[in-house]
Amino acid sequence: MIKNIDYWDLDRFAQDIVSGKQLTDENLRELLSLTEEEDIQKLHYVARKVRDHFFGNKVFLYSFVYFSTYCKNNCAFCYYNRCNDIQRYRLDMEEIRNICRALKNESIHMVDLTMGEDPYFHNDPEKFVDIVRTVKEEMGLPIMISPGVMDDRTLSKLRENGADFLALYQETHDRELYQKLRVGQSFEERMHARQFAKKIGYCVEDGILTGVGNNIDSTIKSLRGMQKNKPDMVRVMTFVPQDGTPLEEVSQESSLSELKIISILRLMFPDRLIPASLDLEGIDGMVHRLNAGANVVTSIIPSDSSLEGVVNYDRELEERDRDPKSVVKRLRTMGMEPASQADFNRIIGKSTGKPAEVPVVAI
Ligand code: SAM
Ligand code: MD0
Ligand code: SF4
Repeated sequence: MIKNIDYWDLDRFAQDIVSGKQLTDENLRELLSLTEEEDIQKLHYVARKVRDHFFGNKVFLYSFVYFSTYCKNNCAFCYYNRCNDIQRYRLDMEEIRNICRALKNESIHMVDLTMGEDPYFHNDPEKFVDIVRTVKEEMGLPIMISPGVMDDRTLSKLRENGADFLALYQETHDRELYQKLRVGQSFEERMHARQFAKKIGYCVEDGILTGVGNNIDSTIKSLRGMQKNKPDMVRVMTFVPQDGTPLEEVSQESSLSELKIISILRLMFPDRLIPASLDLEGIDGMVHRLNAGANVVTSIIPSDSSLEGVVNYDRELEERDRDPKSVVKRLRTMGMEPASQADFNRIIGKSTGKPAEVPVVAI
């Protein structure tokens, strides 16, 4: 499929994908098994062709607001799991308003409000509804929520008060592996929350981890598992071992597998949103992920902010370079541009069947 074919045929392959060609499990196995640099570059080439067909050189930018790092869960891979003895924080409304004001007029299309499953909010969800309503008033931008699993009534309330996008990653659709990663958490409950959100008009993002003991069969199971629910956005992240967690001794894989899977996701979800997260390898890593077929930049945090990421590749660094201006500057060196807010609103509107109530501001 990719091996031993020339770029002429690669263009035709890209056109087939654009015209609706579906990859078989055998195709996925072949692509996941690629090891030769030349073949992997061909895969990235086809993925870029498909991405450019739907999005041209336009990129979407999300700011990341991790407003509470408290969590009641015990995910084996996560720095913020409840058993890890770390400094945690929970922003109050004034701090959140100040962040909104600092982000105003920055080149971002959506705000990602993320928390651990903090009992302070999970036991009294109205407090989170207040935050969503406030950020919507302050920013007037689409809002992504990443709150962990919340019940149907709360998801409906959040939707009514301005939430447009739910980010809730299954990490794997291989149930056995899931139990090892999201220890003690229900596989079904997590699936249901995304399905319910989609039903009531949210856009949804699903995501998988790689480098967590997922072999090719397990990865294919996860790719098919994601496909079943027709998400609006799909992601893959390389697992980065975190101090003080059960998986801290696991050796970290390179981003090769992640970059291959980003390209494969582009071929499986040609017109969907696929992120290059700054949280893994910063702006240099962003370039590789965009060249693999991504079209969104996430985990953007103002340089003077003390807000945390999730993986925090830059935890020890003096200088942070994941602010909107640095991102846009680097995009332009790649011949890419931030998209217009109208472009993004159309994508949100198309999925939710209701135009996002957001004024169109030139970026
Ligand atoms: N607490 C919410 C949840 O679990 O859905 C939202 C925040 S959570 C920290 C966001 C995601 O970050 C996880 O779903 C996982 O995919 C990713 N993540 C967390 N720790 C990671 C690690 N060590 N390496 C790579 N990705 C990680
Ligand atoms: C990211 N650090 O985009 C963020 C986080 C959660 N919705 C997003 C994982 O990589
Ligand atoms: Fe908590 Fe989310 Fe981390 Fe799991 S991934 S420990 S739910 S913050």
